Amino acid sequence: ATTVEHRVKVCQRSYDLLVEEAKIDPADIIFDLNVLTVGTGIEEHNTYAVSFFESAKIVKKLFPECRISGGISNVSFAFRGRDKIREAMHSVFLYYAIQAGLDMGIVNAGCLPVYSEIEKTLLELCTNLLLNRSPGATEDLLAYAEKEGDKLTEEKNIPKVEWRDWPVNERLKHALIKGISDYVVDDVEQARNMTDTYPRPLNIIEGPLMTGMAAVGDLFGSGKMFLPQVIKSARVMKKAVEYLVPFMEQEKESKAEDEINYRGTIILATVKGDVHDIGKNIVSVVLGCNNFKVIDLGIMTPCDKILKAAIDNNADMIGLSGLITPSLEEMIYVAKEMQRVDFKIPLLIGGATTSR
Ligand code: B12
Repeated sequence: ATTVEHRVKVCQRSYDLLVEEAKIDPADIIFDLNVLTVGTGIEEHNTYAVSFFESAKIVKKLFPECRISGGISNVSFAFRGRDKIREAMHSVFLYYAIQAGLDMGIVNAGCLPVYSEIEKTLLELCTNLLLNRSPGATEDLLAYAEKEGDKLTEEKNIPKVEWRDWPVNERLKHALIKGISDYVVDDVEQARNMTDTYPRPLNIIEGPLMTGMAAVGDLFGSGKMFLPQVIKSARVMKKAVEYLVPFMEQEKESKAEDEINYRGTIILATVKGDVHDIGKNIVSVVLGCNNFKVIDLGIMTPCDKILKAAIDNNADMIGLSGLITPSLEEMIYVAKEMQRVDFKIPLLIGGATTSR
């Protein structure tokens, strides 16, 4: 199927057969809408990306419970050998396809540039081609590939290092956005030695690292970064925090407090339905360094487990972390359950959604 009408017709027929006759749950259906190659030089191929986006919109509207997929790299097949162009095309394609309703795609997630970081001319040329905005779009992108050719292939092998000359906070932000973990320990160490700017290791987390993660969140929220890239960013963040933890622990030792005499016991958990744990782990370290006994229940923790742990450990407080909107509801639920079973200890909540 290459046209919008044909794709929608095939999906409708498949849906009727699968749901009406085979009694399959619509939520178990994934439609692959056929990503076809643009920029082949054949005029009727120019509309292939646009017609994919249009089809996705209609199929999503007709069958909202079903999922939409596609093999993304097909779209750039005409530019074989020009990896940088292909990768940029994939990112631009995803940017529009996700808005149209694409739920999943097959693509080399390790080679996806961040949409907003694609070089301006290349972004413009890819967008023109994919949205069929100009009759000369294929020739323009080809001309660009020819002109930039050597640079584009060279870049694959030689690591880009200009950013290594930037100020340390900018480098950390860049590493988080790009998911580059190679230099993060060196950069964090450099920041740690800048005691005027960052007197304590926690200041590095709450300063440049949080700024970087906030930028990742904004790019992700606006569809310019995709989940596999955010996972890479999270790894970089975790590596940075892991490096800083022993230094934060040293602060505790230097306070020479009696470690046995805890100031209190706290049950800490990321609530049910939520997997974010970077912030919770930081809170855990900070509390630990301030002589609290922390019982960390991890992620996706159901309410009954939290309350049971509080009773079993005679906890002095409960701390809940949550970053996605449904976590707020879950926190309210835990609070209500605490009231219902007559808990008298304080409940602390934290995480991105609670502070917005
Ligand atoms: C990294 C990240 C991920 C990683 C998480 C890896 C991990 N192991 O944690 C991965 C890729 C797995 C991920 C997945 C998803 N994510 Co996410 N993610 C982020 C991102 C970019 C950064 C979060 C982070 O680590 N920040 C840094 C830490 C240090 O900050 P923090 O958690 O806020 O913690 C600080 C304070 O809040 C506080 N704190 C935290 N907890 C607690 C607890 C207590 C008791 C206290 C006192 C204080 C406290 O202390 C910390 C230190 O200061 C945010 C964007 C953002 N701006 O937050 C999106 C974000 C939270 N994710 C988002 C989404 C939508 C998702 C997904 C649903 C995406 C998807 N389609 O699958 C899934 C969630 C699946 C699920 N069921 O949970 C949205 C949430 C939108 C919303 N309002 O619902 C955000 C806001 C991005 C966006 N703008 O769209 N994500």
